[in-house]
Amino acid sequence: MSFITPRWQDVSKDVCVALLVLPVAASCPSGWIKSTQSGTCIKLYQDKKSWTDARAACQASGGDLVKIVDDSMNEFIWGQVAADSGQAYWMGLHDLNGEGKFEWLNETNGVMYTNWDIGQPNNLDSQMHSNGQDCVEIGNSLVTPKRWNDMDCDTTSKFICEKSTTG
Ligand SMILES: [Ca+2]
Ligand SMILES: [Ca+2]
Repeated sequence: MSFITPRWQDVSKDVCVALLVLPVAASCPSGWIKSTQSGTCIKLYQDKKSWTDARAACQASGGDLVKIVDDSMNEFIWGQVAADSGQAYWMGLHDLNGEGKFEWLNETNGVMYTNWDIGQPNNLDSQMHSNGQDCVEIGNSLVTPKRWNDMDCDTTSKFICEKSTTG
């Protein structure tokens, strides 16, 4: 029993130190930029992949496709994307589990914020892709480029990953 008390004190001290240090030191790895809106790290990838392959690449980098939480974060993302006119970037929104029921990756809560372009989402069928459109992109040359479009998931596009800050 004499060992228990000192050990718990040590654990408590470590936890306190971690709590004090983390908020100050939280930062993003080289090549990632911090979103103050979500408190996460964001990276735009320039190679083009299907939505599923883009997601796998994000997961391999320790994150997942980005979740855009509100209008100010959409503006922040758009600020990164805007210079790349005509290009679309995948994000982590999809309706793969039920047509028209959009959801964010790793989220069970309902979708609170969207920024659909005019006439979207339209789940458009095409001759080559008859399964509609279930994956969401931002920044292509739509009516309003900073808004969102549902797109065929097999389309190869650039993509945006998100991961937690590191202490
Ligand atoms: Ca759909
Ligand atoms: Ca669409």
